[in-house]
Amino acid sequence: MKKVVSIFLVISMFFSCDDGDIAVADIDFSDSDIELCGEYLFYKLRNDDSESLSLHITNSSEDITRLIGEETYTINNTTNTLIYRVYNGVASDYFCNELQPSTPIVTSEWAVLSGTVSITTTLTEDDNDGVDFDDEEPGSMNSDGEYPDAIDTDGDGLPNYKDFDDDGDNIPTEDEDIDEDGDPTNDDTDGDGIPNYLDNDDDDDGILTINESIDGDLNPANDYAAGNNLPNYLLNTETTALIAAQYIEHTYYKTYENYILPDDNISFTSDDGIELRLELLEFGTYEETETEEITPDFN
Ligand SMILES: [Ca+2]
Ligand SMILES: [Ca+2]
Ligand SMILES: [Ca+2]
Ligand SMILES: [Ca+2]
Repeated sequence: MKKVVSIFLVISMFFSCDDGDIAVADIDFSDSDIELCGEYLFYKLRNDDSESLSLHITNSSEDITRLIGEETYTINNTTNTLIYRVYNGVASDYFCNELQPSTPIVTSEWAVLSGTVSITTTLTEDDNDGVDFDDEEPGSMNSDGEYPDAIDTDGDGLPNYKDFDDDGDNIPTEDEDIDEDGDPTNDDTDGDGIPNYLDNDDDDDGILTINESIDGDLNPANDYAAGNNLPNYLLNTETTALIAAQYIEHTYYKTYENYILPDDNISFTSDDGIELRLELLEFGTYEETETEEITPDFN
């Protein structure tokens, strides 16, 4: 039985046809993370980092990791390359260096001579404020990946799903989780049915929370009257006010996902003309998150 299996493997790995030698290999990089160097060398490593699959796109003047939608790039093995390499050692430091390291040595190299690669980029924005994205009422996404009907409770220009202070009272939503159970939606100090994170007068004393920062530092959470163990904005017996006309700085997160997919017919060729077909070749998804700081205009 063993003999039969090994013969089958030999036949499937190498066979000849009129166009030359073709090797078919199931080289699976799907469990490897994509790394990115500069503009724009994507690469993956596998097999104890002794093999790499790298995509280098140099003919774009734009930030290709930020172009929302699908873009197609021509692989020509000059300006844009897609290369599979095998090394004689660990290649984790092979990329991202100004000077090529002397080791490891590339023992085999297979390049795509022609073909295309598509990169489909999506952007997700979120405030990580403890309220689930869907519970922030984003509405439906349109074809541009935007949410035109998203709810903006405080009208500050930031829809709730990326507004870390949804009611604009200068208490961040995650800090309106009074019982600290990780869920700001079930805290309602004045019992009016509006949770604190959407209630701009948390204690219902007629003084807006934002105006209960009486020391003028735009933080109502550190203003305590003598003898109290709760800040004024949570006690309807404390009604001292200082009119605030400024929001605190907001932070939200922008996550870009780049799904990279070579075309179906792509094949790799070695220096000596042997063609290699990688079965089920899917480059994968590269993801980056950046933060954005913005202080909304006060209205
Ligand atoms: Ca929010
Ligand atoms: Ca708030
Ligand atoms: Ca309330
Ligand atoms: Ca109040």
